[in-house]
Amino acid sequence: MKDFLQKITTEGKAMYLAYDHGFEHGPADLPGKSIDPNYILNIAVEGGYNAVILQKGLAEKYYTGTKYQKQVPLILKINGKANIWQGGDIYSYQNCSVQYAKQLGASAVGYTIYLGSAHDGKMFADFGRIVEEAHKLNMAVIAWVYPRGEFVKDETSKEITAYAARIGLELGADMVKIKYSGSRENFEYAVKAAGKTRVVLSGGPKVSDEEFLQIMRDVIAAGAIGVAVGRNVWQHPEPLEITRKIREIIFS
Ligand code: FBP
Repeated sequence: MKDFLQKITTEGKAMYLAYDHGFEHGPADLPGKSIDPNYILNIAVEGGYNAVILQKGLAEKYYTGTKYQKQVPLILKINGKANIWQGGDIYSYQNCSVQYAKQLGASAVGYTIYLGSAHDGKMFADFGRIVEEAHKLNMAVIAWVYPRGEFVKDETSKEITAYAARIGLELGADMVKIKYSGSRENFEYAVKAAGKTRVVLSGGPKVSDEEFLQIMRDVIAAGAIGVAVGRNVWQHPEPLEITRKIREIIFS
C-alpha cells in the first residue's frame, strides 16, 4: 500500500493546524488576531506544524506563491458549510476540485462527511470519487467524519465514533479525523475500527490547557497519530506555548 501521507507526517506522527472556521462557524469564532490568516500561518510555521488546513480562498490569497508555501505543507479542505441553516439533514457541498487543490500546492485534501445525515450517501459517493482523483495525483485524502442529525443520539459515543472511524477505512481515506469519544478506552476502539487508516483527533472547542492536554495524552495512548487542532491553539493567549506542549505529547 502506497504511503500518501509521507509529506504530511513525521515518523508516522502528525500535528495539523486547522483554520476553516471562518467558513464553518463564522468570524465570531476568530477573536482578536485570529481573524488574520497571516497570524495563523505564522503559528503554523513557527510551531512546526506538519500542515495547515485552509479553504480554497485562503490558500489562493495567503498561501500559494508566498513564503509560507515553502515553509509548511497545505491540506486543502474541499467542502464546507455555514452554520446558519438549522433545518436538519446537512450536506456539505464540494467547492474545490482535487486538481485545483494540487495547483494551489496542497499535499492532501480534506472532506467532511456528516454520518447520519439523510445525505450521507451523497457524501460517501463524493468521497469515493475524491479518493480516486487524489491518489492518481499522489495526494493524501483525509476524511473528517462527524456523526450528525436527528438519528444520532450522542455525537461522541464510543460506538458512533468507532463507526465514523470505520467509514473512513471503508471509503479509502488515508486518515480519518474524529472527535474525542470520552476516554482512552473508547478511543482505542475507534483506532481499532479504523484499521490501516490513520486516526487524528479533531480538536474541539476551547477548553482549559489541562483538559486539552489530557485528551491529547488519551488519544495518543489509544493509538492516534496526532491531532488537527484549531481553536485550542489560535484562541489561546500563547499559541506557541500550547503548541510546544501538544508537540511533546505527540512526538515523544
Ligand atoms: P477545532 O480544533 O477548532 O475543533 O477544529 C477542528 C474542526 O474539524 C475544523 O476543521 C472545523 O471547522 C470544525 O472543527 C468543525 O467543528 P463542528 O462541525 O463540530 O462545529
